[in-house]
Parts: sequence; structure tokens; C-alpha cells
Amino acid sequence: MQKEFFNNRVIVKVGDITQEKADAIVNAANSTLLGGGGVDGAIHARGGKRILEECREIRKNKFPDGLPTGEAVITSGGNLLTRFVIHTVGPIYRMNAGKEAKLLAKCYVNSLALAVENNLQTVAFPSISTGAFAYPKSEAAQVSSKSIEEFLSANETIEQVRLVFFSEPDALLFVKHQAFVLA
Ligand code: AR6
Repeated sequence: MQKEFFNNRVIVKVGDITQEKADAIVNAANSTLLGGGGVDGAIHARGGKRILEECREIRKNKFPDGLPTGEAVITSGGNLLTRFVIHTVGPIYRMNAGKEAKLLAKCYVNSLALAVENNLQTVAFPSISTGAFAYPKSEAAQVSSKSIEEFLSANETIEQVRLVFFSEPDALLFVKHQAFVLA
């Protein structure tokens, strides 16, 4: 299935994010930036060691204590089909004293802002925090769609945001709970 929102600037699809051809794909990382399971594991496994080396440099030079939740950084795409990987750290559900939604929205907004800073036009996101970090998928759909819509309303350079879900039920659940105003 595929569905479009916001005058076709947002595409909802099913797939493996490591197979996306976009200017950047977003990694659902953790604050160490040194890899893990899920999307993070798949990106580092397919992207090769260059991505990890760049993450280590970012840790050393900019974030010795780890990347804070809601922030985003950018590396090259290594062996992936994408030029860049934007790494962001989603909130762990119920571990952020009621600030989950704000932090999850920051992940999307900061990732898109970084894409704009780097003159990128197409960005693919996984459903941040909805795996190991246990954010309920229906709530995440509202938060991500609202923050993306708000960002795109104020920006003209991003041509397409792709929301890539690992399974069809996940994509359909997103479509059911999303809060896009513009179809
Ligand atoms: N392509 C698209 N979506 C995927 C893929 C894939 N290849 N693999 C999983 N998903 P998660 P989080 C979906 O756990 O919740 C890692 O260990 C998955 O079904 O990857 O933000 C990191 O190192 C789910 O809906 O990310 C962190 O420690 C969504 O992607 C932690 O997990 C996100 O699942 C981050 O947890």
C-alpha cells in the first residue's frame, strides 16, 4: 500500500528503510550513536563501518556524553543507497516524565531542519520510538504527522518526506491515526 498526504509531499509506504533511495534516511538511534538493534542495527549492518566511524567522531567532538533525546546529527550514507543518514534519538516511552510527545516531535523537526541545512530534498523516516522504545504506534502517528505538517507548512525546500513502515498493519495503523489536515 502507498498513501499520500500534504499535497503529495508526504508518502506513507511499507518497506525496509535501508532500501530507500532518498537524499537521507533517518536512523532511530540511541544516545550512544554506536548502534543497536531494529532500524539502527539494519542501517549499520548495511551501511558499513564508515557510518560508525563518523558517529564515533561526532561523539568525540560534539557529544561526549551522548546525543540527547530529540536531537539529530548527520553522517554520510556509507554503502546505503542514500547520500546521508540522519541519526536521531527518540524518547523511551514512560521514561520522560510526560515529555514524550514533545521529544518525539523534536526528533522529526530537528531531523528535517538538518536536512534543510544540508540542502536535501527527500527524507525517509522510520517510525521512531515505536519498536524497542515502546511508544504506542497510534500516539506516535498523531505526533509525527502533526510535527511533519507543521514543518513542511513553513518550508519549501523539502520535496518529499517518506514514512516507511516495516509492515502493512503498521502503515495502516498510521493512516488511521495520523492528524494531517491536508490530504
Ligand atoms: N525498516 C523500516 N522500519 C523498521 C525496520 C526497517 N529495516 N526495522 C524495524 N523497523 P526500533 P526505536 C520499525 O526498535 O523504538 C535500537 O536498538 C519497527 O517495527 O528500530 O526508536 C536502537 O539502537 C518499529 O516500528 O527503534 C535504540 O536503542 C520502528 O521501526 C532503540 O532500538 C522503530 O523500531 C530505538 O528504539
